[in-house]
Amino acid sequence: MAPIRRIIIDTDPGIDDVLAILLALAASPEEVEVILLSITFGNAGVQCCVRNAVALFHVIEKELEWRRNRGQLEGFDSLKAFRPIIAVGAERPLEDQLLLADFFHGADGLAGVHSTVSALDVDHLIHQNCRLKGEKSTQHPHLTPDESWKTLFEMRPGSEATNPQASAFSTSSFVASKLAAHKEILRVLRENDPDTITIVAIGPLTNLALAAAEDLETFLRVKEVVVMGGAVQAKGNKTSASSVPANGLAACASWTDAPAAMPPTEKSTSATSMDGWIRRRAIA
Ligand SMILES: [Ca+2]
Repeated sequence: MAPIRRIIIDTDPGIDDVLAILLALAASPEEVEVILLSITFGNAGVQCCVRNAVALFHVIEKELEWRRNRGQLEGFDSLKAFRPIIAVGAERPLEDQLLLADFFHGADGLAGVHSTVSALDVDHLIHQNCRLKGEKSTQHPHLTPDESWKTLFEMRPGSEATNPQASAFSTSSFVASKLAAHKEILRVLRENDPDTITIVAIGPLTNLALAAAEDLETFLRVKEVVVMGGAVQAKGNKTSASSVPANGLAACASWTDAPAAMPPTEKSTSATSMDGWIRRRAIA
């Protein structure tokens, strides 16, 4: 039976996003297919966020092996049924300055799990290459993928891929795309029937803005856009430094690129905003 929901998760992992992705991957194949994780800056620099996504699968693979060797129920059935794609996206907003949420999520976006130094040393972080000055090894090497993960996403000269799955280096649990995330979003929408794919946006909306700007007709093939944003009953996530993509899709627009991601159109495209209060209730 086809999954009830086939989704693209546009994400900036990030502690909370990692939990959300874990829940999606642990769903049954009948409930959810995670087709693509399109990564953006946000909770940390984009390269840190990509490393966290790769690390997530790295840890899941180890966990599945551990459970398998002990004859335990493995779980993660959706992940085993549908290998997701990871694509690297925007490094910064289309306009305005880059603001990250490392004050909450830690310098590496995961509370320092990849770091060798304390959170007090975050000033030494070089966000874009995701290393710390003097870094030689991590505090938790079993949770950190080998640095060679960066080569997974490198585009070789002359290898502009029309089918990234054919040219991407693959691990056992995900496919690393060599396309930019917004192009991968468009490819997925283009190659699937209209109104079958839901985009779940839980980071800044820059990847969506880039996709809509490049090919609006294809972007509007999306069934629905669900945005983790807004604050109807909750405090917080209202400023331009918010880690949440949209507060009414306008208040932090320059940081999130929300208007560009939701362009005016004659087609009625469903967009759902999930209030911060609902998120906290769901986690609780
Ligand atoms: Ca997020």
